[in-house]
Amino acid sequence: MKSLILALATLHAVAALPQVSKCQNSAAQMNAAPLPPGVFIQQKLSATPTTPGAKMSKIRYGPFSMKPMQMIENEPYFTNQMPCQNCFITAMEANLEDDAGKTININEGAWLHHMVLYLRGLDRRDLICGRLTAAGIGGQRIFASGNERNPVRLNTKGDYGLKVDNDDKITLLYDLVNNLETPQNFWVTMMYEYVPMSSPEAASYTEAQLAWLDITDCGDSEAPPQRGVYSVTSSPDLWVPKQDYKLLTAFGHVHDGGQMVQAMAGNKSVCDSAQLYGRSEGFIEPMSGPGTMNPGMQHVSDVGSCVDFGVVKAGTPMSVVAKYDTNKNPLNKEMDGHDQTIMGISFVYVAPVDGATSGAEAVPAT
Ligand SMILES: [Cu+2]
Repeated sequence: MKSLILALATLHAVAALPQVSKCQNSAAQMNAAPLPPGVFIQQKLSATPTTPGAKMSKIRYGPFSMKPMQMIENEPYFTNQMPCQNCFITAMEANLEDDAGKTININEGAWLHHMVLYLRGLDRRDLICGRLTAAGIGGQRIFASGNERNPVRLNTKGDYGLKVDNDDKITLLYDLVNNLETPQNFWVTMMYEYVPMSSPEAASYTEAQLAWLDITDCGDSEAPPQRGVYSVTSSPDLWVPKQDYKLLTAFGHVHDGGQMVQAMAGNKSVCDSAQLYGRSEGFIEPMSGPGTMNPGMQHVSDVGSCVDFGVVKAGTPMSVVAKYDTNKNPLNKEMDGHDQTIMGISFVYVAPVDGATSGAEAVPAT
């Protein structure tokens, strides 16, 4: 019953969205500083699908009750709230909202520190890491977001999507911060665009998968903070694909201080993802007032994406390099004043060149 009520609430939320969402997008994009040359930023999703045969689903996961000055670290949330079953997810975007459905961000003391979506179901295994143990959660990682809330689209060129079967469910891993002196309810929201398997358009779709390239390999993504100018890398052969894969899209995730994430094929970068700071007001701390920890500090607000960027051949090792410069953008601070850990991840969405789905390639951890 609860899930039915939530499902109805979700439908209602989608129905009510168009005007607000479009205005917010265009306002944010109009106010933003110009992009550095060569950097492409994925378009925010609106409440209207842009893919033939597709539908939108907005889901609000929560509420997560935050105490004053509280950080909730890597909590799992097992949910039956699915955007669709028997479908291909073609685009996704995360956000953080309050009870009223208003977007909340760093300028109001609210951090979507990070979140990860796992598909759990029969034989769901991570493409690179098999049975995941780092966060104690099994399944197939399909999406993640830091506070930058970068949208991902898999079908910019060609018909690709993440396949959701009838019995798949979602696990959300969430990591949230309330920097206010008052309690707040947070909602982690997801906007999904999907093509139902029953639609004629789905016939031409191929299953995409997420190759999660992480400086901690199959670890918990968190590495010790360092100051200065440096690079952090994964193992050079973190993933050695067993077949040829088309590279559909990719983008990087860092913590403050990170400037660039490179997805490597052999010793060559195939996707440079620039990390941009403070391009709209939500990502800049005010000089004073509730929730301000670092007055005036600019945080990561946008990340460069690569789209349709080639093929990785079977046997070519893939890895990741994260480049930091904390002189340019200082490390973020924990509530206790310590330097925050760093991350370096390239989320690379791939699909087998021959169209056959491959499942997990890794030997599952025992
Ligand atoms: Cu992170």
